[in-house]
Amino acid sequence: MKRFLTGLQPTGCLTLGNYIGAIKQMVKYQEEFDSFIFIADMHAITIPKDPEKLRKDVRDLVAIYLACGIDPNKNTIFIQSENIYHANVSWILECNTPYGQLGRMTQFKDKSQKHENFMAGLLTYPILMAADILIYDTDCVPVGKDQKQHVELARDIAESFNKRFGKDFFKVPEPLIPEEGAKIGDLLDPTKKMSKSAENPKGVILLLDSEKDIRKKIMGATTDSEMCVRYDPENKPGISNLITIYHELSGLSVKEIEEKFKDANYGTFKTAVADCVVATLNPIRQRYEELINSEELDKILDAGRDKTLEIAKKKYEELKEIVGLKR
Ligand code: ATP
Ligand code: LTN
Repeated sequence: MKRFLTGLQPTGCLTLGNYIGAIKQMVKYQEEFDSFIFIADMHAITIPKDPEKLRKDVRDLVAIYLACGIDPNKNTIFIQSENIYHANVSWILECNTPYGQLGRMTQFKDKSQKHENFMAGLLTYPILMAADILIYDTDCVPVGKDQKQHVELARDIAESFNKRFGKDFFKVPEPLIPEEGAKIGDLLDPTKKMSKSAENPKGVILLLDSEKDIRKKIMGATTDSEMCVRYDPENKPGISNLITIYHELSGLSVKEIEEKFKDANYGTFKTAVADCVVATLNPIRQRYEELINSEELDKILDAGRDKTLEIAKKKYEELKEIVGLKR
């Protein structure tokens, strides 16, 4: 079975867009891969974070993923900072990566401009990411547009290390390009993607929103004056966005949805969309509530930590030997 690994940044509550566009795919991958999922809390501190908020965001994200159907029996789930070998391997890789390659990373160029007096970790960020990937002999890393360059750097680091030391020590990871998932638009401005950093929260459904808020947001979604439930993203972006949401969550095809609501007004259609979103998110919220302060969550994280410590220790000891750090 091929090994899949991905890191998630603890950035607070996720949106319905994240669920439809990303988490649903991960739930599918867990059937096909030996899957490693970790919370990249060490990457999160490359930009200053409030410690209490960081602690909460990390736990929250684990609980949300589990509540969404990431199965701890099919995935190894752990927190990056609980495995000391990531930073240790990263240091050795830092000493084997040309400085010039780091300054060319697009994310570094963007973020170093946005943050005055940025820290050195922002520059070395992709090397820690390469360590995350290479420690586990990862076959595939799912890549979004923004992280593709970092996975390519991890490949370069693996290849040049193997060449320098004359061994196939690091497996060269392949980027896994996810199938083009549905893009969910903002409810108020459906031409923009639904995003947790949107200016107006009324256009964004968060996975932990209350039923009342979900209904209010969907009933307030932007539509048009045609009064016809028809999929036409160019001329009817609001209704088309609601059709996409309904399609993704109910499994009905777009055609079946148009047929089902051909005589309905927008109020009736929106109520049906809201029912469908509530039916999906209510159990997720309930499961999250059960997990967030539970021992079960800690047990899952302890098991992930112990398993990955064992794998990573072995790889690190071999790595030290190769570079001459062992007596
Ligand atoms: P930010 O507001 O910080 O940009 P975001 O909510 O837009 O965050 P990302 O962290 O950029 O989300 O993306 C995480 C994953 O969720 C990616 O795989 C991305 O494709 C997916 N995703 C995010 N928003 C949507 C959306 N509106 N529709 C479909 N998929 C989405
Ligand atoms: N940089 C990634 C998170 C991340 C990651 C990884 C993803 C850290 N290490 C290793 C894949 C593999 C992000 O910001 N999404």
